[in-house]
Amino acid sequence: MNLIAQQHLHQIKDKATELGFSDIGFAKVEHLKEDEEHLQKWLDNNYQAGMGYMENHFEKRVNPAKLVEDAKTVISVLLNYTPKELQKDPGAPKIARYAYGKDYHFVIKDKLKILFDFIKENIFSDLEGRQFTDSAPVLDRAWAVKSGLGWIGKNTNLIHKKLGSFVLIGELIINKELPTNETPLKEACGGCTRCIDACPTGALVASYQLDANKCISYLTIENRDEIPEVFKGKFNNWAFGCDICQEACPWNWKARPTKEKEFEPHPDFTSMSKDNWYALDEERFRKLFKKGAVKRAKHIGLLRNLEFLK
Ligand code: B12
Repeated sequence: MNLIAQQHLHQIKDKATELGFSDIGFAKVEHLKEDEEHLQKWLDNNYQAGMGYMENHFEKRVNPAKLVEDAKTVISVLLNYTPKELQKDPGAPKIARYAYGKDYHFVIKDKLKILFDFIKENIFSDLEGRQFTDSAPVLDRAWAVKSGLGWIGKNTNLIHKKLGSFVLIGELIINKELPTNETPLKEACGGCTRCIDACPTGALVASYQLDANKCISYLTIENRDEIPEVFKGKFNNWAFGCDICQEACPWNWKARPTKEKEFEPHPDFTSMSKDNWYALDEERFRKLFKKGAVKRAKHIGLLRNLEFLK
């Protein structure tokens, strides 16, 4: 790696740290052939359930060169969202950790925009590119792996050696070449199958394969219909999203809390009792989840889920 390129990498990494990102990695844009096969198989099995959007833009999803003009490098970033404190009432309906505070799409995109502007101002004045975080046909986890940030675990989540899997992923896809010598980490789940064994609905149908039709996260967030009766009594009190397959993972047992202020929940959130949840009216719902991911399900969606847990 030449000295100037090395200096550029340092500048970008330092800025990412200053912005609060938990880690950053770089990968050369290419056609993701192996992931393409996995994605095709997943779609053939109808594991996408009602998420029709996962069938769209297949070629762009497996090759960013078809998504971003003149794309050369994918800069992947991670943001830890491990909460400082979990919900206190053990009987209260549970909300997935990623949805405690402000919606990560806003938080990560804002930071990526600043990072992009920084690179343009300080390194490449003719920089072009786009920011992504679960916001377009991009295989976020595959790029994080290619950038050397972790491996895809049996629960299909990206696992980082130090941070665990309670991390969100974003990318900058840019028209400039950067050194990308970060070698992908080897899968380190070993013989462990705790995540697969823990899933109460059997959604992890095999290692690295998730059938969304059976996933509590899908059924409580993306699913717009009634929740099928076969799952009655199997949700372990999850009212929005689910963290069971991640809580079961030993790589998360020592996860450090996030430093991201935007991910802090409303001050009343962790103390809410079961009764408080079942008495949640629309006004209170809006205050509690102002700018939060739960707002996407709307008050009526959360009520459907709470009703199903009874
Ligand atoms: C669709 C989707 C969902 C769906 C389906 C999940 C899924 N596993 O596909 C549902 C609604 C269920 C969901 C749930 C959740 N999601 Co989601 N979701 C996505 C989305 C939009 C696309 C994922 C995707 O491409 N799926 C297609 C399948 C084929 O991909 P895959 O399951 O990741 O499989 C890969 C590997 O497992 C491997 N593979 C597949 N089969 C096989 C077979 C073998 C033999 C091998 C070796 C490998 C292999 O190749 C595949 C392609 O790279 C991404 C954002 C994005 N644009 O990438 C977020 C994303 C994956 N979700 C995220 C989060 C946080 C969650 C939840 C934790 C939220 C929650 N608490 O409720 C759960 C986790 C559930 C789980 N175990 O995956 C994060 C994950 C961060 C991380 N550390 O991995 C992402 C990356 C969003 C982001 N930008 O941060 N999600």
